[in-house]
Formats: sequence, C-alpha cells, structure tokens
Amino acid sequence: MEGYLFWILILQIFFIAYRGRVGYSHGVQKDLQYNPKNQPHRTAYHFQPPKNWMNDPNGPMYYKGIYHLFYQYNPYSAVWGNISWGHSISYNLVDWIHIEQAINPTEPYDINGCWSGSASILPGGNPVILYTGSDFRNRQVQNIAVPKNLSDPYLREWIKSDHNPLMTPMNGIDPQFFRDPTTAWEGPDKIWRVVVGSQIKGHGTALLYQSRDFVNWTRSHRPLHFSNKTAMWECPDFYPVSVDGINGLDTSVQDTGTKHVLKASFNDRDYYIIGTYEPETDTFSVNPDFMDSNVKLRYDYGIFYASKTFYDSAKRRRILWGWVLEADGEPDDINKGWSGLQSLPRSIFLDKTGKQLSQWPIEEIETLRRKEVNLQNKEIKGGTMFEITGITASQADIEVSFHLPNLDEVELMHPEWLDPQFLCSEKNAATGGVIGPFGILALASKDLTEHTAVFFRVFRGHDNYVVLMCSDQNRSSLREEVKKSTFGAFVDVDPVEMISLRSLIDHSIIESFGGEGKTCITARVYPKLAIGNESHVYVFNNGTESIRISNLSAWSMKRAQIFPLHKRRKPEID
Ligand code: DQQ
Repeated sequence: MEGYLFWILILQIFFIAYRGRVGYSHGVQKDLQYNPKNQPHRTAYHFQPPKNWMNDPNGPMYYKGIYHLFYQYNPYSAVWGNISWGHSISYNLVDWIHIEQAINPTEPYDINGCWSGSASILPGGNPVILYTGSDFRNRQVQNIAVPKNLSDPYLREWIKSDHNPLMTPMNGIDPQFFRDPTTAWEGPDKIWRVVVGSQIKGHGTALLYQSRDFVNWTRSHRPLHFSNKTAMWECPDFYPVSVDGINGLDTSVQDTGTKHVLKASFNDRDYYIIGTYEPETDTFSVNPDFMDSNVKLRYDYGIFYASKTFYDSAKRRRILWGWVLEADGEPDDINKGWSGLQSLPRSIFLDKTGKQLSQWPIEEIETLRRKEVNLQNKEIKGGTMFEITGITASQADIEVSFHLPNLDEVELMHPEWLDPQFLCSEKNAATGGVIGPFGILALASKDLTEHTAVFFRVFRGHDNYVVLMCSDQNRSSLREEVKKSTFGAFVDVDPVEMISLRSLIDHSIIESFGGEGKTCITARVYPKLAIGNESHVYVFNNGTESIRISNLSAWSMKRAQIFPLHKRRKPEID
C-alpha cells in the first residue's frame, strides 16, 4: 500500500510540473499565447494583452524614442468591468512589452472606473494624461495624471493630481454623458483646448474646455461642434491634416495648409467629418456634416470603434488605433480568457481628393513579411478561382491589383441602391454578376464550407462607375453561435485604371484596405475547420467577364513579439 501511495505522489508531482510548463495553475490558464492548439483564434501580430478584457485604445504617444499604448483593461476577467489603464511600450509599434497598469481606480473621483482619455505632450516635452473617472456617485468627471519619474524610460508609474477632478458635470451636463477628453491643442493665444464627448438635449456634442495651466479648465460658452442627427458622442478626436501630402501634423498646428478632422464614436461606429477650424473664434465649419450626405464617412466599415490618433514626431505621421471587438459570445470570451484586439496601427492622411481620409498599415508591419509568393499578369476567367499556395494562409498579408479589361457589359446601378452594406448582403459572393464579384476567399477550409469573402463589384452609375467593396462573413464559420455580419462600402476609385485590395489575415481578424486605403473593412471570424495549417486562401471571380491580376504579392507573417516584461526573452515562434 505504501508503494502505491509513493507512485501516486510521484505521478502527481509529474502532473503538476507538466501543468506548470504549459501554463496552467490552480485550473487557471496563465499564458495563452503559447498554446496554439487551444487558441486557434488568438492573433499573432495584432496587439492584445496576455489575457482578459481590453477595449478602447487610450493616450497613444511617442516619448523619447518609445511608443506608449494605454488601453481600457479589466485586470480580473474577460468581460468589461474594473476598468483600469493597461500600459504597453514599444520601440517599433509592432513588438510590445506589457508593463504594469498605469492608472487604477483608487480615488473617490475614479473609484468606479478609469475610463478613456488621451495624452498630450506639453512644451518642454512632458507628457500628461487626461482621463474620465467614474466617481463614487457614478458621475463622469475629468482627471489628470502625470509620470512619477520622467527619467524612467518606460514611464511605469503615474501620479494623479490633488486637484482632481478638474472638470465636473455642471450647468446642464448630464453626469452620465460627459467623457473621453481628447489630446489637447494650444491656440495662438497660448491657451490649451480639449474637447470632451457629451450629449446635450439628446444631441451629440463636443464640449470645448480651455486652460492656461492644464489644471484650471473653463467650459467655453459654445461647444466646438454638435449634431442634432446623433446622440452621445464617445471618444471624440480632433486633429489637423495636411492638404498637401501624407505627412501628419502635430495636434496644435493650425495654418492655411491644414484641414481639421472631427471623429466621434456613436452607433457602434466611428464617423468623421472634415472641415476648417478657426482657432481665434474656435469655430469649426464643415460641409457635409455628420449623417448629412449619402456617403457617411467612417474610418472603417466593419468592426472598429472608440479609435484614437496620435502624432508620431519621429516619423512625421499621424497614426490611428481602433478597438476591434469580438463577434463571438461572452461565454466564448470567458472560455478563451480574453476579449478585444487593437487594429494594426494605421497611418492616416487626407486623400488627394480632399473629400475623405485614407489609411495604410504602418510600414513597420512589413518587417513581419516572410516567404513572398508573387504572380503577375494572370487572367481569371469568369466563374473560376485558384489557391494562393506557399504561404501560411491563417497569418498572412496579401496585396492584389486587379485590372478590368472590359467594362462594356457592366451592370447598371439602380438609384435606390444607396446602402452598400445591404447591397453586399443582397449580392453576396455566391451571387454571380458581370464585373465581379471578384476578390479573395480568406480563412477558407479546403472544401470551402468555411470562408470569408472580401470582394468587389462594379456598376455603371448615372455619370460614373461605382465600385462596391464587401466583406462577407456569412459562411465564415460552421459555428452557429458566432455573429456573421456582412459589411460593405463604396470605394472612390476609377475601375478603368485599377482596383487594389490588401488584406491582413491573423487567425480571427481580417483587415482589408480597398483602393489603396480609401475604404477599410475589418472583420472578426471564428472558423472551426479553417484554422492554423488547415486554413487556405483563394482568389475568385464570380462575374461573367474575365479580370486580370496585374500583380499579386502574398506573404506569411511572422509572429510579433508581444510579452509581459518578465517574459521578454521567450524564443520566437512563427
Ligand atoms: N469606453 C469607455 C468610455 C467610452 C467607451 C469605458 C467607448 O470612456 O465612452 O470603458 O467604448
């Protein structure tokens, strides 16, 4: 009997040691990143914390050679709650080191959550954070935090000011609708301005506050902007863009060579308008305004919310981050142990037409490209498809330029087809047309029972061609319970010249850029069969007319190095 107990003990020791090696302890999964078998949908080169819930990007900034990304984070579980500011740093915006939370709910003015906010770099180069606290009475108030030790390159510790809260909901502001301060900008009068998202009398409003010292803030008698066509504006963002070239501008730049962008998050989407800002009077003139025109401009026509930009002084560009939610259910998130991604960081700039913005994944992402597959001048006859082989299809970057040799028979666009998303679900990838649908089938199983179609269709409009871009998740997974939306938007390109598509595929996310970044659509998908090495990618043409690929380049993507500080030396796994 004693011998028997001895062997049980030995077996137990082995079992505990083994569980420790694969990252389990007390039944809690500790390190999900290195267990691809159990985590087919965890991403390899998108930013995510090691575990738990993440939502909005907060206070992105560049400070003394290091990029900082803060984010809404629940340190205790994979659902929203206990909101703190997670903090990670990077030297290249691709590889990240997770460090300790920067701001936690500890004070009466933020005890119910440290919600979204922004960083500003003051003259002399010192960073400050303005963020929303949900206070002990669940009122929303604005607070400030500064680095404890500016000589710590990671800026690990942040101190909250004794002056907090700096802005409180008074004079008609509903305490439930007062949040998400922007990066501040300085006017020619040396007065700082910030905007806070709100809803006044049911209308989405960008409240304007001014300060000389960043501590005492006065509300302007007029908001910077409001709209009676929307309700609450979350996470506003206000910044200049150059009318001439793609370089970004520091948030305080205001001159004749600039336009200004106001972004507001509402209805689960990020909308923007472009206008002219007069700092002397703090007026912002736009045409069209939010929800005015048929084309309601959005950063991304898929899953992308509560985004924020920052000016990268090192490379003179403006960079956009957005929260990409899960499309599976809460029980799935609890099971996975995590929820929420950040989009790839994207350069954002005014398009040549001046009528919209364009975006492109930052160039550093290309350092992850491996094993290029290339083909040129290939005809794809109507009703045919081919597989892109030689790359890891579940972790890939694909760029294709399509040429349309014959537009004579193009289908007519009906004047009532105003809603591109609806059009994409009516005319999905399986519904044959004349010029299109053509594009890619990503995260596809070998038998195609699972696939996500990212594709174009071309129509003849009243006096021009109309290009429709769709991302159709309808057949993306055999799992019944995951959301399978179809997204769509028009792309302002001339199909006589070329239509380009770039799709970045990363296990459960597909970020697609049509027309060189004029139209972006991000999708979340959770395939059951098309996972890991069982995933394939195809090019298809389901129109009657042939199309020609002038160039196709595809790469496997290397895993980015994204670890907590103490795990930095982990060997690379592709
Ligand atoms: N998320 C934060 C709020 C913000 C919302 C709370 C937008 O500050 O309005 O986690 O997703």
